[in-house]
Amino acid sequence: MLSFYSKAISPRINFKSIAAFSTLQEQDLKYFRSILEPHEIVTEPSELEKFNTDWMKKYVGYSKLALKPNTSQKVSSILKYCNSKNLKIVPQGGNTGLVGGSVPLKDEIVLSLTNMNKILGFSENLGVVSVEAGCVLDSINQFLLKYGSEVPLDLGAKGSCCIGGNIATNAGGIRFVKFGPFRASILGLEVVLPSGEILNLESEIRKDNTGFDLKQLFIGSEGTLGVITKANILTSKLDKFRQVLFMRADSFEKVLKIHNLIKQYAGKNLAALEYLDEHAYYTVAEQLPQLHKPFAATSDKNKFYVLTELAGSERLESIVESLYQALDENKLIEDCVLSENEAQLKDLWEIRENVSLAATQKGLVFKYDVSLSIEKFNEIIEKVRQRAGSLGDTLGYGHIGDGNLHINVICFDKKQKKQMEEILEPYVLEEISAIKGSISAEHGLGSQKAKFIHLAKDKNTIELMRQVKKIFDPNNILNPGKVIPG
Ligand code: FAD
Ligand code: 2HG
Ligand code: ZN
Repeated sequence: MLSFYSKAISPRINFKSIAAFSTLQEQDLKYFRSILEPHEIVTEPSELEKFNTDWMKKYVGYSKLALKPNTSQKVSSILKYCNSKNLKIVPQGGNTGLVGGSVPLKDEIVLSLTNMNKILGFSENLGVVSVEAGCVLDSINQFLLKYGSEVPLDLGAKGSCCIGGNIATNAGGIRFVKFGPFRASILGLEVVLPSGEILNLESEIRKDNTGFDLKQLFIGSEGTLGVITKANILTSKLDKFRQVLFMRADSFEKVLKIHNLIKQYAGKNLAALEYLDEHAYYTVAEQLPQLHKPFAATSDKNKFYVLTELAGSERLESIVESLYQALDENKLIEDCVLSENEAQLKDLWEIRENVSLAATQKGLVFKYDVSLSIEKFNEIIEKVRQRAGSLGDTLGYGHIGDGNLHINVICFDKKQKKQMEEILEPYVLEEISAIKGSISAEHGLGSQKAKFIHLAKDKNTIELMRQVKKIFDPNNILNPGKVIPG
């Protein structure tokens, strides 16, 4: 650990870094003051807290400095300087990441992109929106409303996550089932490398088979290879008609049948397909009583909920009716609520989107964001639930339409954090790896799962990843300890 931080730096700084894991000097601050405005430099401990603490309040660093540049040129100067001084950096967007990737492990400098928040333009002919990395996802969609377009990505954190963070994590979300991976919609990027070089990968065209597609390396690299400063994103047209069905079933087997029927009846109109178990639904009902709920939460923990959204440019009533009839005839649902207007649609979505918040309100949450064959969803949830025993509650929910399960284990007593962690890790990840699932479907590896990368990739692949990292970031200044273990 120490050698990792003290590598190739001057003896004076080296000494300091061993003493306090800190390499920041007054002369460094002097340099940053020479290239940035005072409001772009944060050193006040109370203000630094939010940059040091992740959304779950589970990962906490102790950075003494956050920088908030508003141009790519400033980002470039910062990186070039840090590279020359071997100062470590954590790129940060909305800080809504759930794997400890967006906050310092120690005292790394936080490089916040939130001041790079300009929408640069929209080409109606191409359907491409050009944005700076610090634009909040929701604000881009607000801008696109007048063009009847949207970014083909939606997630519960849309009000605070930044597009740079979305790209750096290759975020999945609730529209994956409709649009596929976000990386497919990223046409161009501007990336600043640790050397300070501004790499122009800013294409706006869709079809381009001219050698290696380097931008793909940065998408999903979680801030370990370069800092994304701009993006060109292929937008999608907003659907004229949308309808949500929220239903309750009395077994997981029925959820699987409901899933299949929805896919069969909705066809190309399928816009989202999510599920929750009673533990998840109950937690939302209990923790967020202000939300409008279609059904009262029950004490019967064998209930399950499915939320689906159908969307399209034609009216959806006849599809919805046929789907409902099929569900009813097959006796698959106990209850079903259909949205009749936008407000109801939003209310139904809020239940699903707030599971994460409700869980976090209740205790310390251990999160496992996994991909596996959907018929195994409840089996793995039950195993984890049994393993956690009386130390906590296990919630199962997620994007069932694309095979992505979220396992949230709420640890009631924070003092039992270590005990719970030992019970769950690496157990859960090993179980998933053994059945050839993915230990991170959409949130990334961050610092939580870097040490388990061997459960996702073989030795040769990890070695190649290390070599790629070395090409872009030979001094390991960018997000050290994340994704690839140190
Ligand atoms: P941050 O959290 O700030 O950073 C995430 C990672 O990206 C870090 O490793 C960071 O170093 C790196 N990074 C950030 N900006 C840049 C940049 N400009 N250049 C290079 N690296 C950068 N995720 C999903 O995939 N699907 C979901 O459905 C989903 N739902 C969520 C719901 C809630 C309520 C919350 C709190 C989170 C959810 N997330 C989900 C996780 C999170 O919102 C996503 O990972 C999101 O993409 C992170 O964006 P951000 O701007 O907050 O990034
Ligand atoms: C979701 O789908 C997010 O709600 C968050 O990906 C999942 O908190 C989680 O585990
Ligand atoms: Zn998710």
